[in-house]
Amino acid sequence: MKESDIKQKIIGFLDGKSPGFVSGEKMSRLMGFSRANVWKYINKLRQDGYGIDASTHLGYRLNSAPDRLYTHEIKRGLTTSVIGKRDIFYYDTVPSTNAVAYAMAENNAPEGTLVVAESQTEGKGRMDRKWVSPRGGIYMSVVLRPDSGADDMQSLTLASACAVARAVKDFSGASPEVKWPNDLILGGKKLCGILTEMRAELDGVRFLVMGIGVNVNDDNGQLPPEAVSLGGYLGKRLRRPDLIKEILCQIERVYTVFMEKGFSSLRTECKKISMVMKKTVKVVDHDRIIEGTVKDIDEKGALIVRDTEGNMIRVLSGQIFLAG
Ligand code: BT5
Repeated sequence: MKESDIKQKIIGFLDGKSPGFVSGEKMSRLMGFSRANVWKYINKLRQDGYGIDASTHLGYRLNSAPDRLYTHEIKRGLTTSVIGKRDIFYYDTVPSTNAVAYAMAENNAPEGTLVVAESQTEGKGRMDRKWVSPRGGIYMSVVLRPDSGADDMQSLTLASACAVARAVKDFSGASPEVKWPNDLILGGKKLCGILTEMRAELDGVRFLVMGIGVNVNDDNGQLPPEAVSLGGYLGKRLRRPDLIKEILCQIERVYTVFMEKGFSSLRTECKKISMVMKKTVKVVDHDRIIEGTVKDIDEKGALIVRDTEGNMIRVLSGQIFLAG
């Protein structure tokens, strides 16, 4: 058994009994381990930040769990069927979870593989921009293997941004809006960004890596001025593994609908949560600049903008600036 599976099992025993004690003898019997081995893993869990009481007569009791993105913290109580149900790779620090997940996908990592990190040294945004990734945030990348063409991936990214917005709302009560195509905005500042990278051939997408960065607890004030953290906005510390579980559930929900029925079944939901609908915007797409009003988000997730001369323009990529 892998170390993270053993830890997950022990936490499962203790959690189920909370606030009572579980005897070391019982755990060793159920796990087929010696009591010395159970003790070894209890100590490892303590080093990981778990508060575990020990009593000679009663056994062990779980007091507190750390706000860390450990594999067993994410798996505990996770209700998805595929995403996060396969391997979860946990890192303290990596250059970029997307780069790690991409390399794994190249090596046949199955759909649902998840890479998470407490911080990143070279977090990536779109078009070579940087994603500032201090401790306290969520940095994760999911490997997906959609059975569809590359031109559908734009709308999948948009649908995923809507999924994360819904997860944040269900988890915390705060209501971020989606700034087309991939940003979550809360109180006028950026809470989350999504970067999808894919490997596609002529006959379709081989794999897709969906990278999600969410600012949760910004204890050291290291985020850039255009950013907001969820904890900072709500004025409290939040437990990140619980938010990750919510996000994974929502991503799986939209991904399943997307694969079965296509983006058109998610379009109404996405339009509702979008902050650009009916707004006057400036779209900068490389050297093309379009000014006008957003009229719609179409069946493929593209933005339909009516420019100042009345032309309807379909926008597939670019950066949006809201007027006023
Ligand atoms: C994005 O790019 O918004 C996509 C960000 C994706 C990050 C995740 S984290 C896990 C995975 N691994 C990675 O390496 N990446 C993904 P873009 O739309 O290009 O926005 C980048 C811009 O957002 C920057 O130029 C800054 O202005 C701003 N920014 C940088 N760090 C930020 C942060 N932590 N919070 C809010 N805004 C930030």
